[in-house]
Amino acid sequence: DAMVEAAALEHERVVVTRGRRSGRTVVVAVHSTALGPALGGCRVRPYAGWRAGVADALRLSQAMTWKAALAGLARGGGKAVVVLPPGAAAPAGADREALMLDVGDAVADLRGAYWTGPDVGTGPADMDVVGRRTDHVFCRTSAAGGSGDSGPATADGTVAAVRALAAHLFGTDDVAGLRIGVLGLGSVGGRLVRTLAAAGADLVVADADPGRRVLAGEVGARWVAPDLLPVTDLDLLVPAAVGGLLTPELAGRLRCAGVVGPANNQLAGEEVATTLHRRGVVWAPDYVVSAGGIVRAVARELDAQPESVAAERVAGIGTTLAAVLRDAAAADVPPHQAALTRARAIVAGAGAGAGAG
Ligand code: PPY
Repeated sequence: DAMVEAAALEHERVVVTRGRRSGRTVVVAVHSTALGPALGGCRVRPYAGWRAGVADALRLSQAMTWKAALAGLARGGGKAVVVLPPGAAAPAGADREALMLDVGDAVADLRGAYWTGPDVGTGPADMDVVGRRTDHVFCRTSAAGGSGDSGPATADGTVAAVRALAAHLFGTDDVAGLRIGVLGLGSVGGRLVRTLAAAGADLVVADADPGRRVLAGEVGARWVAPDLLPVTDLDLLVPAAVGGLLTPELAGRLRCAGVVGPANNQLAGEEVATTLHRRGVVWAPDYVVSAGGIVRAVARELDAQPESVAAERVAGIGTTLAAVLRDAAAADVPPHQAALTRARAIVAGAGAGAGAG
């Protein structure tokens, strides 16, 4: 489609290979190395076909460039995608090992232009396997010398962003009594609802997996069906599941003041940012909100900083979002536009320091 065509023109390099062990299509998209080596996780999931996998890698890697730039990292954006057939279960055992070794080879072939990490469908144990083929990998297990699971830092960065949006919209970053809807209770969403519940938020939650209802009970959250949550009366909606939630159709039906979540690629189309802006719904760009994982991984693994320093940098996501929201309000443009303007200026070398807000 036209969006993919336009995005593809921006990428420095796109590699599509067939893993020699697994036979699976492995896509690595390097969007930009203007600020430094491209950084971005490796996603393993079913797609309609390899073209859909390429399209996802193109969009996700572009978002990683903006994510790294706005987070103040001297890193570019990339992404790896392993294309599984429609309906395929997550590979396990020797099949999974073969797959991750193939990913390791694809990363090694790029000779440092791209560094991988965890994403949807992969975790620290997979990164250990990738690490047998290349050193260009973040978030290995601590046993293997890595910084481990990136989920908690992503959740903490999201909390900082939720507070910044609350301050922007309601004049206080205190979330007590705010009605917040969280869609997706995985490793990031799960930690998020625990933190927000402890801070006194009035939570409504949903997940496609009915087994996660237990967590809703534990934190005293109201449980609703996933398709109902976005159209529930809320102060803030927090998308914490897979992307593409914000379709043009849904954008017209949201009943919240703001959207601020860690799910990557929430906009089903760029025009949705404008629709939401016209309706007075403030969309906090996902590539600002979800940077906690990479911010911590870079702080720990490249800069050798202690957890306390990494946590301070993750909390800085709130400051960055506040600056983007101020820019957007001042110019009466969607925050997406303000954030992209900032990010492009940083990448072009014209915005030194802007990432810190
Ligand atoms: C992302 O932030 O979306 C990622 O790509 C995940 C990630 C986390 C930590 C290091 C590298 C990639």
